[in-house]
Amino acid sequence: MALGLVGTFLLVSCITALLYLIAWRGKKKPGNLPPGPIPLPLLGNILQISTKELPQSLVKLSEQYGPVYMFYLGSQPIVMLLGYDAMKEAFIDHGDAFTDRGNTELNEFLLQDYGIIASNGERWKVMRRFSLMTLRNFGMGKRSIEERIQEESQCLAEAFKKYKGSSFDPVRLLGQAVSNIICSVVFGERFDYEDKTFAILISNFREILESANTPYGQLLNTFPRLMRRIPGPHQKVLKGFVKVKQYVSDSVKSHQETADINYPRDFIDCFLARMEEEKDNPKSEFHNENLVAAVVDLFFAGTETTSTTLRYGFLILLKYPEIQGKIHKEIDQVIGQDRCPSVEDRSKMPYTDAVIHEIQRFADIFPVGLPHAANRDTTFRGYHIPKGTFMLPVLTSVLKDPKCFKNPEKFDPSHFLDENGRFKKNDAFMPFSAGKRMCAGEGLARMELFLFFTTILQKFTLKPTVKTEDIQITPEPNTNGSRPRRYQMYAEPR
Ligand code: LZ1
Repeated sequence: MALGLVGTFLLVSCITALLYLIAWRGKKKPGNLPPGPIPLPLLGNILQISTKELPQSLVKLSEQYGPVYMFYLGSQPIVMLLGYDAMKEAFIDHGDAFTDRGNTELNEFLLQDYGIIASNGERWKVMRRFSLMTLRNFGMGKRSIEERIQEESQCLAEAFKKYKGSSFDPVRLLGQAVSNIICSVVFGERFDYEDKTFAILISNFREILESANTPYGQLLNTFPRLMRRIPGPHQKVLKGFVKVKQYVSDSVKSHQETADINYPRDFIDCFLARMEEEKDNPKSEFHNENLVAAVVDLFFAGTETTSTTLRYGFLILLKYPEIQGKIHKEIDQVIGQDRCPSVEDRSKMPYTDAVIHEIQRFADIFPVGLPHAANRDTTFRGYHIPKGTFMLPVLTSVLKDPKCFKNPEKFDPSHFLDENGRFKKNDAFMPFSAGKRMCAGEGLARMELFLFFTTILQKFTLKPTVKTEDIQITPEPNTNGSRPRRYQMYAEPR
């Protein structure tokens, strides 16, 4: 044969590629979609972005295509939303149209669409309402969430004290303290910082998150059916999930044996009570699958995020001792040394409140929020958005929107203070995203940040081990999340 084996192979490849291209173009729906980079068949636009600094490359693409553009992750079309105006218009003004999470293939074999984070439609509404009610300060029986956080803050302070004159990296203790809040809220008990079960539980979560953040993890997200069968570090994501779900199922069983419907101890007890109430309703969303998924969701959402924010905040306070000094002064005036801080103090502490807001804005630890999906065909900014299209909030571009913050790249508490030193709200403060689907743990997270920061600063002066000029508060490079660099500090009793 004149063509030979290689020639035949090449010809077949070319024809296949051509057919793919034709099929791809044929699949494109008519209508006025947002502009965006031209996608390749199968790969979409993934070659046009960096898998190591995804958020920054999404911001960069918007310089060319504007604040609302179309991006193909594999064959999945996603509308990117950048800057305050686009976010507000999509998630607040058109809020009802984009509350779905949509069904990513990955969800199909993790938690399906059960629970809070991944659910859609009526199930999401029921799960969200229940979570918001239960996570209110007095949503879970007699012990308020505030008391649980106050207790944990004291344990954290005790643990800091044990370092006496030596420096330490606070990463482990902060992770444990914050995990303990979720443990207390969900399981009704905290763990000792030396507890072995606790260490295993936390390391399972860390493994899932760390492997999810590798380029392999990103590929797993994009091509789940394929990547599931291929070995690599992303396999830890799947294994970790199985272990965590098992732990939660075991705890639910022991709750069932000991629960008293009239005295719910925690989130699981509250959920079991609703299951009992609705046991004759075959359509009830209060069943075991939703319970286990909701608990896993709370752990995922409530651990890494808050502890990273605290860790980032401490680093910033090490760099700016004068800011730390002003917080000390406000604590001494409003709280003193004779009682522990409470959430009620926050409204009397505008400076501290502003610093915490600025820490969340600057740290920007969730630079790209979770995707939403169009619940129905919608017109947005004159574009046609077909039902099911994903909408991705690029939160970093809102927190650093130069139209909303005078010094977006600088740490500056005056972003949240007026001329008279009063707290000043800013609508572009969207670290929890915005609209009907914004973070359900916002209240819990803000209570934790305030109580942990003020309790530690009431008792300690935090000091760096290096000169303040040498402290870098820009995030670790080459990560998709924004994470502070590792550091050591001294906690000097005041
Ligand atoms: C989340 C977080 C992490 C992962 C998924 C949802 N909500 C933090 N808050």
